[in-house]
Amino acid sequence: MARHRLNRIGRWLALGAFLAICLVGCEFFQPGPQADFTVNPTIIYANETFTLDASTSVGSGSLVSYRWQLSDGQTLAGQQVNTSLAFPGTYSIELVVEDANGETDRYAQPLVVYARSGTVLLEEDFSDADASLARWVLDPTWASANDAQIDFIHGSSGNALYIRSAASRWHRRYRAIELPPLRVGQEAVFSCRIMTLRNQDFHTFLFAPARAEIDSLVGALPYYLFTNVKDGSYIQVPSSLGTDVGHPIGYEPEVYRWHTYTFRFGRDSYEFLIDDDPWMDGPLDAPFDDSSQWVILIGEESLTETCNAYYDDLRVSIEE
Ligand SMILES: [Ca+2]
Repeated sequence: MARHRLNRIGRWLALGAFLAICLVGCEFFQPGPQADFTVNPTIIYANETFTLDASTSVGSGSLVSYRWQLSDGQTLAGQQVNTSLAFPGTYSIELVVEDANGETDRYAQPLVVYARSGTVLLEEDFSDADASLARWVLDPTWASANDAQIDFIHGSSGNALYIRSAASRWHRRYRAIELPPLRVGQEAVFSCRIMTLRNQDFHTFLFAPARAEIDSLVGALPYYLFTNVKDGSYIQVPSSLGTDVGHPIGYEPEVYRWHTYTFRFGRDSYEFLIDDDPWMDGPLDAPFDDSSQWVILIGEESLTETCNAYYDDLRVSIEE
């Protein structure tokens, strides 16, 4: 009787050991599914179809479902799906796979969507007259709304923004813009035509193409400042005041002159041009390779008398 019971205990122990080995073995030989995917093509542009391909996912049983979640809100199903994203930016894509045993796995990776070179992000010619003033928000820190208006200029310019700030104050206006991420080789190009006189004391005008905040240089990209104190024309980078780049505005009484100021920002350097002539270049303080909200800031200041400047044809584009 005692021997019979010992045999039974022995059998239970053997069965337990077998089950334990089997469980470990089952785990080893039958791993759950592993989600994985590739994106084609490698470089994705806004509004262009790309393919998400989950055929690199693995699982012991045959995978029975593939579910995709894109951070713009799209949900898709299938091992291979085609889709597109309307706006440039950085997104995340998550894949959840499920096998025949009901086991699931998820895998996510970021996806950067670029704008095609040639994309125009902003074009301002003030052609709709006073309505355009609403697009260029007054910086209330500095001046009153009455210091600017839209003026018609005979010739090719037509309507332009005319700023005449009273003595000892700025009149600045700004507009928010969202820039796409820059692919290697791409540049964000900002240009603005400005017309003014030199025969005014302490006259200063500003073209600040990309600031993170209006009143701070933190996170700002280089900008252009002209002052007729010593005929100075300066590229300012946020970490330094810059030096005179040597582009005085020629003096003739009552003669206004248009010049086009252009910044080309790459991912880590900039180039500045006047009337399409390369004028200065240098490194950026911080890499410029992600999409962000920026502010374009323009304006004019006089310390001692009423001064004026005209702004027209502001343009922002993505180019090679
Ligand atoms: Ca115009």
